Amino acid sequence: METSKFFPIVETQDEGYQKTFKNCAELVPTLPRSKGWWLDELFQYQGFWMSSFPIRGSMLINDHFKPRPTDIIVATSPKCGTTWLRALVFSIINRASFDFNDHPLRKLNPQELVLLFEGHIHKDGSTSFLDELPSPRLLSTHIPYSLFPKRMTDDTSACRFVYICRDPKDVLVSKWHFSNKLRPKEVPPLSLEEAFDLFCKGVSHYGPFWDHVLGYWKASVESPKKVLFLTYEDVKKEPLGCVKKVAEFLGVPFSPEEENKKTVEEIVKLCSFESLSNLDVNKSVAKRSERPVSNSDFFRKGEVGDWVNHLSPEMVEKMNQITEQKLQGIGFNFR
Ligand code: PAP
Repeated sequence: METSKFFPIVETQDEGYQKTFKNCAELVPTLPRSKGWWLDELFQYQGFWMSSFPIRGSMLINDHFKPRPTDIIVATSPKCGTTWLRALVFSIINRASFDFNDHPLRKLNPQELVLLFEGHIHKDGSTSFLDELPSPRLLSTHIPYSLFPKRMTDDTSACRFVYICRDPKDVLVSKWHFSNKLRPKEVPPLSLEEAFDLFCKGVSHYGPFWDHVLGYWKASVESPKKVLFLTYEDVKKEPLGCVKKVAEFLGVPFSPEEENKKTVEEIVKLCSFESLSNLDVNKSVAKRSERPVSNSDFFRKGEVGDWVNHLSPEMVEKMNQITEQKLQGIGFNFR
């Protein structure tokens, strides 16, 4: 049984799990640490700043997860559009099973429909929950590519990743708003200046942001059949084309009949910000004990370029410089 002060206690009879819990409980206190964005602490683990919970999730995935060739992992750095991408990929792969007027997305928030991998790997102290999910399993993650085990990232393993990233200036603004919703009322809000400083230093959940993007970008170039790399801006600009691209990548392209029936358009419409954010389930402000945010917190503006309303010219210049420098020569940039 785990006893670390960094984690909630998980009862498990599974000896393998107990070993991972123990290793993690011993490791975390030895890692470099920093204050987080709400009242959390971030630890630097294998080059990335993460809270203790996903570090444990990542270790459990490495030690215990049994990938299947049909697994699909929706991956993002936080606030890059995971809610949207989860909804899109879920709708694409399940399009034959549901009527758009009576669709699971109308009753469940995408974050409930497609579960966070690192958060659920340990459910009830074993992998049985994930082992019992029917194929194809669709999971979501914020874990950097390099932290996954070789048996998942190896070119010969067929499990696939769909990654979405976003202009870091918009990510920062989105994350800053979100963090202030998570901060307890008793503590003053996080200032934009503090948030900017932490973000630029790389001290943000699963950050440095740019290293997260680089890991998935490189993997998508080296293994284009394994990793599909999208940007929030491109999906906004060309949603139909992007949905078709995802379907082709996942080996389930739209048939001419589906094109005639306007299935792609239906998916884009159902998953749009306007549609999802106006559903009762996503307007809910109720918080559950295990998740200190409400469904409505995942929908704010859903726009490209909201940073112009928040960042000073100096902040923009500094952020652009970091981005230029970090992504120099790789063949991709946020422009
Ligand atoms: P997470 O990292 O906490 O899981 P994530 O969904 O990646 O959240 O990011 C939330 C952002 O996506 C919000 O951006 P904003 O703060 O700039 O507005 C949210 O509004 C936006 N978003 C959520 N759903 C959609 C959607 N269907 N289409 C476009 N943007 C969306």
